[in-house]
Amino acid sequence: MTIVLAACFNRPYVPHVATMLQSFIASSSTPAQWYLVGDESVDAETMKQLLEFAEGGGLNVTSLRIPDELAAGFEDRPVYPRIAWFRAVLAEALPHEDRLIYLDSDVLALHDLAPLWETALREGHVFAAVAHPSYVVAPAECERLRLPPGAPVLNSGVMVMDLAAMRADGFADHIRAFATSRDRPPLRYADQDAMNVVYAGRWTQLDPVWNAMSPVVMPFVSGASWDDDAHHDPLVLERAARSPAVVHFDGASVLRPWHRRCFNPFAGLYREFRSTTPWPLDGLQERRHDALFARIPARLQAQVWHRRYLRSQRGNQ
Ligand SMILES: [Mn+2]
Repeated sequence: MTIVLAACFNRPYVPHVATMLQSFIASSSTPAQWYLVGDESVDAETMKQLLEFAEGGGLNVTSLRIPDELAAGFEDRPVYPRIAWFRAVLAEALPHEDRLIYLDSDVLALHDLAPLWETALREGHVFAAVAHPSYVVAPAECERLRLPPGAPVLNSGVMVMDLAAMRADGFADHIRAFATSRDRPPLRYADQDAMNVVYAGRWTQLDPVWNAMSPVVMPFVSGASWDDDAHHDPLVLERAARSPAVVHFDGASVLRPWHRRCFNPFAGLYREFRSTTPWPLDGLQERRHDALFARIPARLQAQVWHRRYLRSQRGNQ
């Protein structure tokens, strides 16, 4: 068995891709084929450096460019650059592959991914993903996406894709038609919004252990506990949080492990893996005195951060 994986990234995310690959090398025992999909901001020299680094770790890696005609029509914005949409066209860009694990670059793989690869999709479904815990999805979000209240909302950071079924279904065309349609809701999460709307009720839910997002690992950041989630058993969330197979550093900048104040318990692991890549951290982001926060227990930090965040949100209105 060889599992097939892809990551899509621009130049600023190259160090994170390298870190993610390093975690994969350390955790994986199944033969794998990787497709590294950089956009035009990733110059040939940087891509070569990334490929050599991955090959040095024993990985089979191929660099892949998304043809312009496949990327056409998808909007390019600072928050969600066009690369966010690349995963929507992977089935077309890889016509010789039939199944794929897509991983965001802001994740670490901490278990072997063979069981994820073998996930059976439900009848008629073309991909699988993890649902956000209900306590992070504001009712206004479902309203914005015109989904029924309380509907599961997928996170597109980790996906199992049945590429053959996606091609047969015209996945890329459906997503592109949505993205370019005039009467679609305003997009906040680019590709993820599109998949949530177009494939509502037609995607297979994965165990959150495969995409332990910040609110899974730290429900207190959302002012919630695992018991508050309507989509997963609290024990399933707790297991995902304590021993994630894939940990995902999603969310606000303070939840990113390159930020000085990040209190995710896996931030140290990210920094360790990162230090062994050709792009080690040359310092953490944000003010030096923020290092003091790192000494405060995570829950308290989250409370302080949450209060500041709410205040800044109010300031923005
Ligand atoms: Mn992500």
